[in-house]
Amino acid sequence: MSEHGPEAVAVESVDLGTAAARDRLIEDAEGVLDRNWTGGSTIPSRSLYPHQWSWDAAFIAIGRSWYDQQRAEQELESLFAAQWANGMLPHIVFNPAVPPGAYFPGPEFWDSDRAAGHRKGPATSGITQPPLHALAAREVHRRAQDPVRAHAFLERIYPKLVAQHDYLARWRDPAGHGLAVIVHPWESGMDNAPIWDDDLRLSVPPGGVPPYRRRDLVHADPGDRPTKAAYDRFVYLVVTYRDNGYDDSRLLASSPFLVEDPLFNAIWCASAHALADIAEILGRDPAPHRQRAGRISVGMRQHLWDDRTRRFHARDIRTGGLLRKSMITSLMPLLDPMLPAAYVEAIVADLGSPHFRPAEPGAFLVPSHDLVSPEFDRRRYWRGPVWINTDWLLWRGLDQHAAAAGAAGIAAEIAGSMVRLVRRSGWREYFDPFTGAGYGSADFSWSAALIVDLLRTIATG
Ligand code: 9WN
Repeated sequence: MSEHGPEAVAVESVDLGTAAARDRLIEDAEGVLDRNWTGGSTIPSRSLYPHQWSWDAAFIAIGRSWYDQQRAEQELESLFAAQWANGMLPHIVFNPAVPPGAYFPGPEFWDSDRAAGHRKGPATSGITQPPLHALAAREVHRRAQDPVRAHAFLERIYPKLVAQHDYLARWRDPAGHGLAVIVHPWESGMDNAPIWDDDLRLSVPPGGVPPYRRRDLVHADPGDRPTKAAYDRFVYLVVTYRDNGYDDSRLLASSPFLVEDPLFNAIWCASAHALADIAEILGRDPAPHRQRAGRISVGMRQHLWDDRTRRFHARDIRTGGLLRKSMITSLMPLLDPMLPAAYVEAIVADLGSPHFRPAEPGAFLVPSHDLVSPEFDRRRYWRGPVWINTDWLLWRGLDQHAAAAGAAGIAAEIAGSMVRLVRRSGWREYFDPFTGAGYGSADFSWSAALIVDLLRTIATG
């Protein structure tokens, strides 16, 4: 066994508190979601994010599925109402009631009406986010109090989910690997991660970025958020896509950023299985969705796995090279239910190693970036802090591979860590892995939603 093998993992006793304390936490979490409800969907947070975000909506629907079927369904359906004609599900759906300028880049900057495929309807961004939605829809159906209503919901949403997955297969696989590329770090959901740094050394031509005013710094500490240089490049990529009319064929030919990311693809794989399950429930053919999930699974192992580092890495398909910085994205193929044991064991070993497990007693799991790398930053956005959504994804992934040595123990520790974090610091957006201090937004919706899912799943065995 390697030095970081499963035996290195000392499983602390995991205290989730008494049933009464857990119930109080669930009630508190549901209160956050209800306060962030705007009448048709849920905002991620009142300060930083006043519109609807795509993968946030999936996490939120999963949390709500336990206690509010109607809003859980509506969350997903309001998002899909803004789906583009080509199947692309935008990463932000703008609320027209929110003053322009409340978030940057806002609807006027994205100007989604320039896209041939943008249907008349709410203004949106022009890029997508990890496709967790089929998995969320399956959870919403599974927990529904009203099965007739839930079946009708699945009937309505199924073709839209199929269109979302078909869009990724048709337009986002230029290398033919069976994997989807992301065309902007915002599509990864982990915008400011150090793995994108090298690719983001793209040169911004003079005048390439119009003057703009960041709104995030009004609400958050600049030490927690991306730097100006990173933001300029994020904005430059938007300008490039927008000015190409969000045309996928032109985008793929000219994009300065084309990356196959393990997190995005592992989520797509898990969702393709969920889509097959939904097809079965509806009496449709699940086979194409299972085949696609199989292709993604093989694609991740053939093109994103590195035998030398024994890790999955993102691949830059313009240069063909792997982006070898180790980050939490490397661990996400655990979400693939068909991941062979040798890969599961390597990920579990990584999770128990000094790269992802702080040695300090009482520290918190799982830091978003490799603890021993020079880029690790305990408080800056996606460069080290712990996030509840990535913890939840790993907890789910470990649970489905619980037979692997050490997996169940780490899953229990992650669950304990998630609960300790929100008890210590409240419903924050991200957390310090050493002290548990909260950073970013307060009353952050997915932190609340996923604690509801975690505690209710544990309570129901
Ligand atoms: C840009 C809403 C979103 C999350 C992302 C997170 C952050 C936006 C931002 O907030 O991104 O999309 O302004 O930084 O990185 O994962 O969906 O919560």
